[in-house]
Amino acid sequence: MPNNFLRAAVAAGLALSAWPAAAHEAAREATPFLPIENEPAPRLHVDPPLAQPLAARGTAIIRYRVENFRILPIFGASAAAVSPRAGHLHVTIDDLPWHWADAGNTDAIVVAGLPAGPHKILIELATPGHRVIAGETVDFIVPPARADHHPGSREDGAASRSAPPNTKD
Ligand SMILES: [Cu+2]
Repeated sequence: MPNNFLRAAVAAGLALSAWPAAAHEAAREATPFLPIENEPAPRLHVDPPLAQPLAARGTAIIRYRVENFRILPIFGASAAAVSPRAGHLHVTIDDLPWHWADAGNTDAIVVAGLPAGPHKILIELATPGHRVIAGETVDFIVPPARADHHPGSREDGAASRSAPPNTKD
């Protein structure tokens, strides 16, 4: 345990020493309890989907983290003036013409039931006024269904799926 701690501390020290001094100072001073003047640009880091759920059932669990950006369900012009900066995510799958918004701050996007083959998911940081200010695309391939996977089983999802309720009112 002490060795692991030492290794982590050394790695963190090395990483921090590569930062420009001003960025290091700004990060050290940042707190959600105080507004930030000249807040550094927001940054988004997106990991590839976790391999096991992707291969086992076509579920993409994509972890992400943000810097200089808080994910909150706040919207509109007054929310845009909040400091430190806050907003939400836009998520787009396979270049479809629509996206969904996520303000849950769960550190992961989960998309289930993807068919085998190539896919891409675009995750964007959006202001409370829905202006995109950063984004990253993750490309991945869902492997073909395994031979021991039985179509129609509960895990397959097809058998338990039902028609959505009529919402035309
Ligand atoms: Cu939006």
